[in-house]
Amino acid sequence: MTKLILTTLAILSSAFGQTDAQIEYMKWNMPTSEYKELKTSLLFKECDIRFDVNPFFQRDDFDGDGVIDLAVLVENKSNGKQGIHFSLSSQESKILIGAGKTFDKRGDDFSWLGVWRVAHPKRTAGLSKGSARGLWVEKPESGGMLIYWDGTNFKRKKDVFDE
Ligand SMILES: [Ca+2]
Repeated sequence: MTKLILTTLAILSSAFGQTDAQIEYMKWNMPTSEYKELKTSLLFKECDIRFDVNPFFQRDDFDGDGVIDLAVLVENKSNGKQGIHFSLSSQESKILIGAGKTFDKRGDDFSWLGVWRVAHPKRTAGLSKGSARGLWVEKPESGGMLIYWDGTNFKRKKDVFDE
């Protein structure tokens, strides 16, 4: 019984105290070209990848140009605030929302974000540019918001629930 408890504790501690090797393995989940591009982003030099939410990145066409984009959960190295780092195929500059940058009256810290996913297309119909997909972000068992690209900026729609 003691051995079972110790094994369980070891598993739990490794889950919450990630080693460098574990972080390296988690990076393997991201396409190599996108990870290399992410690492060269000037904006990304300010942030660490946030690994406590699974998955820690989402891929889809978030700007509606037909090319896959990347969204990664990050934590600002200087202030510990969390947010989302976007690499959009239509934009030369990377875009950071949260992580110390205020997003559409929703504050500058997304530490409440516990789950997220690419939103169903019907959620962004009439909001996003073209066929751009949105992101549904949520504080578990509390509420969330839709984040979508309007062709110029990311916007939010609150008080909706993704299905
Ligand atoms: Ca795109």
